[in-house]
Amino acid sequence: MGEIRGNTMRGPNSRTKANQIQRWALHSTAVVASLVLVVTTAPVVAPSENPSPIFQETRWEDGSALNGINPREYPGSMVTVTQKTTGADHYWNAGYIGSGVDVALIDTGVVPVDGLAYPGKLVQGPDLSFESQSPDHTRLDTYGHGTHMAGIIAGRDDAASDVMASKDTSFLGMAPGARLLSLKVGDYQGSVDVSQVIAAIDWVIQHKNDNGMNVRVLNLSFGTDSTQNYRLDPLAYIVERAWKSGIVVVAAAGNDGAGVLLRDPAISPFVIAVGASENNVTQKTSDDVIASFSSCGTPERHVDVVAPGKSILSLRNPGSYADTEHPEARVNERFFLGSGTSQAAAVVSGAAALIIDQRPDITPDQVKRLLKATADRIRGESLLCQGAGVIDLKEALTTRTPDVRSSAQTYLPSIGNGLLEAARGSSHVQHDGVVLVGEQDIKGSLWHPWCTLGLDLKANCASTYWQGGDWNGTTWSGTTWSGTTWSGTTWSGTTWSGTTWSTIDWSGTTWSGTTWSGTTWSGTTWSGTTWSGADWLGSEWG
Ligand SMILES: [Ca+2]
Ligand SMILES: [Ca+2]
Repeated sequence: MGEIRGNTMRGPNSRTKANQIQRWALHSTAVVASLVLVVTTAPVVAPSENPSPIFQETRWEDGSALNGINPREYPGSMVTVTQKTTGADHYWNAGYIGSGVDVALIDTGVVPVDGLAYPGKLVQGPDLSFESQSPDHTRLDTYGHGTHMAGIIAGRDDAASDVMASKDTSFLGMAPGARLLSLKVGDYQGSVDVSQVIAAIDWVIQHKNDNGMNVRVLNLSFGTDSTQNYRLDPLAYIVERAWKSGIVVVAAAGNDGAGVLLRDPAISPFVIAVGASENNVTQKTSDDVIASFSSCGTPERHVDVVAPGKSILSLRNPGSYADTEHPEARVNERFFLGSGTSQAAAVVSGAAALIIDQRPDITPDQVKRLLKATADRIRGESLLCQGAGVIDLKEALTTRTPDVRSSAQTYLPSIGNGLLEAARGSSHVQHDGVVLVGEQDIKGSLWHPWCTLGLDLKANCASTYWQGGDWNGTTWSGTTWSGTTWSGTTWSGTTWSGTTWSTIDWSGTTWSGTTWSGTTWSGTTWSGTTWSGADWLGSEWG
């Protein structure tokens, strides 16, 4: 344990408090604006907090070693999350580990580190990120966020052929039997335009049953600060369409704290908006709270449920941007601490996979109602911030499926005919000094609203913008599967700035927006970062 504290506070990477704060702020400004991300491990090193993520009191109980650590000592280890906080182990013990369920992960890609290399664990969908044109980086997570999510949702060590027998000695996510379908949209800094996320969701809907897949859950640990009404917003429209196609969409509420709107697409009332709880570094539950960074929303649209999201110990992606920038978040060679509603959403995505394994015919509306009906309220916390409370799989396991009628969500549908630019909120990508704004996607193609209103005021909506590997009129991807990997393609189009994409030289991405804590850092921009900063290729991750 001393080693961890040393790395965090006194090691060679330690800085003065002032420098630490500024460093986090800079990094957060760079990326949080669009991805609700893992590197909000800032609370772990915030000066006012206990720097150690170890439980304060006596050990929960003697635990087995996991790569040299005792996971039962960590308030945010997956052992704690699955066996203590959420009760996922009750599902495992009953034989439901998420088998036969595919969880789509639209994020920064995944690298098959130990814990995600289990046979059949990972299907690689298309890479729609700016890095798709870089062969060494295609589909792989250069940032560290997607891999962290993947571990929480469905991690499984090779040795864990019997989940219950190895639950203390192996790394296991919430649904160790589920398979992941990874779609990479974010680059090494998490940079992504909302048009890429919309394209990815549209792809998942179209391909959810390809190759024997059974995509029933979609994890979106992503959100812009759009203020556009969900009925108009094109991102809210497409998540609602995914939901109505039979996919449980789980969206991070946001890391903006109380008093602000949920992030987009959590603003859609149809999806499950997830906030973050924390156990206050104690094992008793009576002092558990909502994490201070967790977005709450408004009386009209607030958090649905919460799940653990503070100092979550998931899989490290050695050499990724987050790993390189935040060595203090590492815990031995395999693990990495991350906080945010991103992590909380991943917990709930895994929970949904367990429920669907148990009840293959359950609908998304019924999954949402079951999770809310069985959740445990945290005393003293706002209903906006916690919704129905912390998910409780022990109770869900033995609770009858809510009937279709009482589960039906009757919100007004989205018509998606608002502005793409408004969906971006304050998050904009930039290339060669040109900022991507307005009604165009990353390829410079004019954005067409999903629906138009006829003279009779009925919405006339496009079914998809994919035609093979083309999306919204230009080529984004390949057209076929090769084994369990979707084929790639070389883009030949032009950017919004009119220059050619021949080789991606994506540097100096500038974000505007707020940090994870909601503090505004106006005038602070991220610049000068280059590919060489993302030196993950030089590291060994096997
Ligand atoms: Ca506690
Ligand atoms: Ca309960």
